[in-house]
Amino acid sequence: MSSEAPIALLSVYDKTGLLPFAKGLKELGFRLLGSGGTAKLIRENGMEIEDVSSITKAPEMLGGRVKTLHPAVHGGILSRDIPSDLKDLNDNSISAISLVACNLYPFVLQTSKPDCTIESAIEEIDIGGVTLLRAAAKNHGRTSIISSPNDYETILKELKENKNIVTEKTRRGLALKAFEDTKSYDEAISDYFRKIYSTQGSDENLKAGAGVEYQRLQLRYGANPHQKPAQAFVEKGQMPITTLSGSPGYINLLDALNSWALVKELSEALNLPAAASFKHVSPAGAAVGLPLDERAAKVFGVDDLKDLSPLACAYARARGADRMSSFGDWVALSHEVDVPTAKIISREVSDGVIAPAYSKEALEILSKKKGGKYCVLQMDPNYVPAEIETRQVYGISLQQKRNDCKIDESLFQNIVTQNKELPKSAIIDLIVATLALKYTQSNSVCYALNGTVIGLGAGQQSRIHCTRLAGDKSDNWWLRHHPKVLSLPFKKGTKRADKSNAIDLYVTGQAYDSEEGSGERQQWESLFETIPEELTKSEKLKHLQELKGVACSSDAFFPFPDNVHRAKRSGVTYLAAPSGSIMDKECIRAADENNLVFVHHNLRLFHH
Ligand code: 93A
Repeated sequence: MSSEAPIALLSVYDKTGLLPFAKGLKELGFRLLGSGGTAKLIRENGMEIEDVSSITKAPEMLGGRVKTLHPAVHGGILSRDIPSDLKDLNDNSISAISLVACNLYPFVLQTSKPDCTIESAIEEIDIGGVTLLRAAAKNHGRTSIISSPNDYETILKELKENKNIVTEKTRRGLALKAFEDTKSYDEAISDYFRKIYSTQGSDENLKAGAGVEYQRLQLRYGANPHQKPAQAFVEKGQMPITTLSGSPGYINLLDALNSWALVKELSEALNLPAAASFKHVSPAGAAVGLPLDERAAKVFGVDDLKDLSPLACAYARARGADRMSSFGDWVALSHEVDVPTAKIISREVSDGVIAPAYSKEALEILSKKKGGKYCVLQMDPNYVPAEIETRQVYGISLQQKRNDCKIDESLFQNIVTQNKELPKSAIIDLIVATLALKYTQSNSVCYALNGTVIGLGAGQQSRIHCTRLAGDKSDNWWLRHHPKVLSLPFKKGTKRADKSNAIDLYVTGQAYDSEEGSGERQQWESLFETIPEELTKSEKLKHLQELKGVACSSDAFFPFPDNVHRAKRSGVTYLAAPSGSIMDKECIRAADENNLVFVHHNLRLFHH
């Protein structure tokens, strides 16, 4: 064999297509080198190939753990066509290797076997192969790395057509493929060991001092009970969430992370405690801790509680704005949870809570909820997520810069209507509404008043449907302030959830849609001491006219002025939306006709 012959090193676990590939290389005049099993198979099939040990002058050892790990191999792969490298090769009698074919030990296959032991998993961690892949990929300026049998044919064809040269373009593509291979291989290894070695972030583990390694949270199941297994993990640093009680599921975590981000930003923007009540990864309510007057306390269902802290007021507002949607909510609180707040949560139907801290007594109250199954998570308030976020949909990775835009007063400077009077209280409401949209599934439109979300239309494909939905919810909220609602004669002992449902049927008029004497009507009537007199259409209209000064924000521009008109009907005085619609002028005109204050900005806030 002439020393001028290009050298190909073959070291493959998956031997698919190996023989025709080796034959093709031989025919092109390549000198073949192979690791133990690879060389054996080729030789048994009548082709000439040298063992790697012929250049390393060392045998494979440690039961195959060391096969190709040697300067004669890696010097040959990594050397560049530069005088100093060529001299090093010459001084050490090393020949340059121009082509490497390698695929790795089947770590994933091994670890997916039900009887896989740690020892057997460890034996399937490929070291030498990964080194071959990385070295040849690194030196792709000169070397070709073929990590998939699917590429053998193409490479042979290219070698034939180009006098044994693989083009630079192909070498780049091959190198990228090899880098992706080693990345996913390493991910599979860390995922396996994360599952068995990293401690869970439970209170006991942290108390036992194991928190330093805590990177992973086992989840009960994914979005649905049949989606198992499920986990949450961080690849770097420590998991910022500690489970103090209960066991979160996948949607709990989606709610917890989104709602935490919302209350943290709300509280920072307005310098007030903030709360959110999430359902299906959108806020059902969100608010800052402004005090509640007597009527508001009654509407929000906390009139029987005294000495509410600002945090408790924030949660009462968030929970009470849309009580039907908040049934079984996920709660987020920006500050240490105190007893008054824990007491409100304790009597509501709710799934869990996330907060930066809990007073001892508050934690005691919450951990007793749901027979000890209520999920209490503690969030590290100093945690800052990575700038780039990645997720997978249908096996494809999607990546984007995190939506880290700040929403504060400065966003609401460009008033485009004749009426330019934007009081401080309206700015607070616009911040609350706009921040809520930042964490609401799009499309979305939000109405806010007194630092409280009062109506939110989420996840609608049509903007006007969002505006209507949010408007109808605001109307419903305001109708619940009607004296007839506040004095509904509920029987003693009626459950809170039943009351909310009955009020909803009453203010929407649906209680009277069912036939008199029907089971449906009887069930509703059975909750009252005396059957309530209907809230008439004209009474509703009159009451709705008293709703004023509401702020309304949209996560993208209003495409038509119908949105402005609809918002106006629910007491909206202040509007904010990005500009950019071809109907902007018409929307502004509609706002002017209604004497509204319309703020344009350029921050679209789609969230998915
Ligand atoms: O055990 S290793 O990590 N040590 C090595 O030095 C080494 N070199 C190549 N595994 C090593 N390999 C791997 O051996 C390759 O990645 C390939 O998967 C396999 C090929 O072995 P054989 O040629 O003996 O069938």
